[in-house]
Amino acid sequence: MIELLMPVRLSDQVCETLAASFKLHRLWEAADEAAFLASIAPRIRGIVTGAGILSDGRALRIDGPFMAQFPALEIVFNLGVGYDTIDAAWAAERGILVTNTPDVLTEETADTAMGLLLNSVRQFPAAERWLREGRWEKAPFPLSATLRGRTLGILGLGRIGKAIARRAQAFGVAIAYCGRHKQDDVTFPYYATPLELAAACDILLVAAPGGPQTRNLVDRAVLDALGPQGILINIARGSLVDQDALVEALQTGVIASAGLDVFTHEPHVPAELIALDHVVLFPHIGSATHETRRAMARLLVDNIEAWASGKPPLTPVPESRLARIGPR
Ligand code: 8YV
Repeated sequence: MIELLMPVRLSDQVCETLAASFKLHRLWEAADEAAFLASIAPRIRGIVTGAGILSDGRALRIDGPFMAQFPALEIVFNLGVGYDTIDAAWAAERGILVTNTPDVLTEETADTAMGLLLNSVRQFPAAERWLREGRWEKAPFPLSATLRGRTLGILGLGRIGKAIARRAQAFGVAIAYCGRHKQDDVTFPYYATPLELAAACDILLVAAPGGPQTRNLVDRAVLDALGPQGILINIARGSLVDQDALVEALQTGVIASAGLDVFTHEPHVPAELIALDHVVLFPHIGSATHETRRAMARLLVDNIEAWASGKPPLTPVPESRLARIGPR
């Protein structure tokens, strides 16, 4: 039976499905994780993972040293489109594949982004709190900013960024974008740097992949360029934004507001952010519906079953498509 390691707990549905066909090792159940890993390491051929926290509170990283423990490792399966916790380039150099779950969560995540955007501009969560706290009896809720006439700058115009752009266009919002390259099939104005994009838009929305290449792309200078009426939305990864600089910018009025689904050290959200009533905070729920999580789990399992039956996995990440696969 093929032996798989699951370092962090994924849904019961995924665990049960896999346990029916594979020997599934659940790291979070081990009393002594190091001893447990040492005992199973030579037999592990696949790692099945997703965003998660190890039992000692550290964020899980499937990096070179972690993967190097498993001499027979062939593949790492990620539940989620973002695979910044996995060193896919290190894996590719060694012929180890990585898969993710793209597409099936695109529309859901774009819906969440629109929710954050409307909530941050119009301050709907604060308005609702106002009513529930009985304050409407004494005074109307203060007027908010408007989406009318605003420009949305999308940092990272990939699948999710484009799905957000389609929605924003239906709201009558002008779009601009920044990415590694200008895209020939896109007519929105292109800016080569986050700084230029921030200067040209009112709402800066982060939808680019996480990882070392995009760390702190949104820094103090970008927030300054966004300006006092500006709003930052982050639906991607906390690592793309300098969170300390963001907190200070929100506290001092450098920008007007923010809508955040992701944070630097999830699930920890700094008290300074929570204290800001005009900032909208979601607990990383971009893809978190029954239907979409089911579709993601299905694609994860389909990848595993394809590989186990000797077929190519369905959705390898770009690094893996370039990998030299073969006997090691
Ligand atoms: C999930 C995500 O929260 O797909 C991603 O990259 O961030 C989310 O859909 C997460 O990956 C679940 O493991």
